[in-house]
Amino acid sequence: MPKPPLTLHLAAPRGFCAGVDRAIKIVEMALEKWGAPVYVRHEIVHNKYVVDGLRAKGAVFVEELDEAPTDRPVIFSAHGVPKSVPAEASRREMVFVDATCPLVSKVHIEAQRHADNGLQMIMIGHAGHPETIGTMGQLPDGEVLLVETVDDVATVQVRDPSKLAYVTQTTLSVDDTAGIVAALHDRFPQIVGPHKEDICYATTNRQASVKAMAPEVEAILVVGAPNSSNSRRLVEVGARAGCSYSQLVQRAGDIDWRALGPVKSVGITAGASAPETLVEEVIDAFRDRFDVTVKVVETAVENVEFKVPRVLRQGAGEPVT
Ligand code: 2E7
Ligand code: F3S
Repeated sequence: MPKPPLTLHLAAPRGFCAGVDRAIKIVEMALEKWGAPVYVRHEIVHNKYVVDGLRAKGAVFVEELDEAPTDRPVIFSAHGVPKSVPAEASRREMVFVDATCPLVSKVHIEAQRHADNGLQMIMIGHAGHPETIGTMGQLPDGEVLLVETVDDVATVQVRDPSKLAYVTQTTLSVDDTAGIVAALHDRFPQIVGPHKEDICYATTNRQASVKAMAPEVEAILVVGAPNSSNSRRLVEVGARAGCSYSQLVQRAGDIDWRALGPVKSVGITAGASAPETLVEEVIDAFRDRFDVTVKVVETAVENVEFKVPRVLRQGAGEPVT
């Protein structure tokens, strides 16, 4: 039986961003330098395939610093950590490497700068997400107010409406965040912030590419993990841009072929923490069932690269990036 024809619209850019690339390389370098085990506080990036791969090479993943022994190196994940974490690692005289994405570190520095200028900070982000915890943890407990929605902006209690600044999580929905920022400016006209928000280039580009493909396809599959904020935002963007079937899949085995039905066009993208191998696996699963034509939907070209430290310096209590 001939296979039915199907056009796969492949989003570009998709998958790994520069911060993820750098963070994974840091773990690999640490394993080469110090041998196993090397401890990693939190999933280095939110992807089981990546984490399992590094675990097989000798990385041990823990949620909190006190789960790691003091005589082995520990790496902080790409999402960033509260200031208390490196402080505690230094106090315990541990060797640590900070794999925080440089674009997150930039937000940390901004938050500190605003606080030094006497401004109260508001963070736009998702409660409980490690990046939000890390950024809010740049200042003492209770100093950063969290807003997640436009409704939160209406009720947030500030010390002095004329002395406010805001920062954001880097992986938010561009459209939702624009609404929250507008609400902040409406209620607090003197609030200080970045030009627009702190959403990173990778998040922005991946959302734009999904938006462009959504009207052209009957279904969108986003390769990514359920705990990956940026991947989940891509699913939402696809649905809101008019694609009625927009789903997250960790890998090919998650595809619900019955629900997908007899489609003729499917869009595929991947979150910033999803390796290209998993995208290829998904494409191959389609090739098994359909006569596939691939069409690349390129809405931006990325050439961002972050320097990986050439050598990880060793030394108790010394940050090594
Ligand atoms: C770090 C940062 O690991 P991810 O899925 O993380 P999110 O924040 O989207 O859950 O993706 C890579 C990444 C994105 N942002 C890593 Cl701050
Ligand atoms: Fe950094 Fe954005 Fe990736 S904040 S880790 S470049 S998704």
